[in-house]
Amino acid sequence: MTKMMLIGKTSVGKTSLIQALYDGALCDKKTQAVEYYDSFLDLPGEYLENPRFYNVIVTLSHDVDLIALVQDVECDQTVFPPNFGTMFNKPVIGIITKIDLLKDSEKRDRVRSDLEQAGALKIYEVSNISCLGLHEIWRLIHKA
Ligand SMILES: Nc1nc2c(ncn2[C@@H]2O[C@H](COP(=O)(O)OP(=O)(O)OP(=O)(O)O)[C@@H](O)[C@H]2O)c(=O)[nH]1
Ligand SMILES: [Mg+2]
Repeated sequence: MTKMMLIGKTSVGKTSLIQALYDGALCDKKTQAVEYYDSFLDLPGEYLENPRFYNVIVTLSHDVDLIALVQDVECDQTVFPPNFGTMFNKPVIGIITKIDLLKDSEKRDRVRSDLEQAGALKIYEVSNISCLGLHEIWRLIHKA
C-alpha cells in the first residue's frame, strides 16, 4: 500500500478526507499533532503555515511514498510557495478539496495553477461530502 502525507493549511479538509475514505464522517475537531492513520500521515495545518516547521515536514516525508499538497476550492490565497514540492525527494500530487462548494470555475483553475506552481504533477478534485473523486485517492493508495 502507498503511504501518503497530507499537507495543507488549517481546515482545508485533510482529516475529513481520511475519515470520508474510512468511515464516511466529516472531521469535527482540528488536528493537534502528527497522526498516522493506515496509509495516511495527517499533519496539523500549522506545519505548513509556519515555515519553521518545514524541516519537520521534510523529515516526516521519509516515512511516506507520496506527498499530497491539499488546498480547498474556496481558497483565495495559497500558502504553498512556488516549487514547494521540490523540498521532497518523493512524487508530489495536488488535491483540491470541497469541490461541492464550487461556484466559479475560474477559482478552481486558480487553485489548480497554485498547486501546479507548488510542484504537483497531477491534481485530483474531491468532495468529502458527496464523495466525488474519493475512489481515485483510494486507488492511488492501493496501487501496488
Ligand atoms: N463543504 C465541504 N466541507 C468540508 C469538506 N471537507 C471538510 N469540510 C469541512 O471543513 C472543516 C475542516 O475540516 P478538517 O478535515 O478538520 O480540516 P483539516 O485540514 O484537517 O484541518 P487541521 O486539522 O486544522 O489542519 C470541517 O468543518 C469539515 O466539515 C468538503 O469536502 N466539503
Ligand atoms: Mg486535521
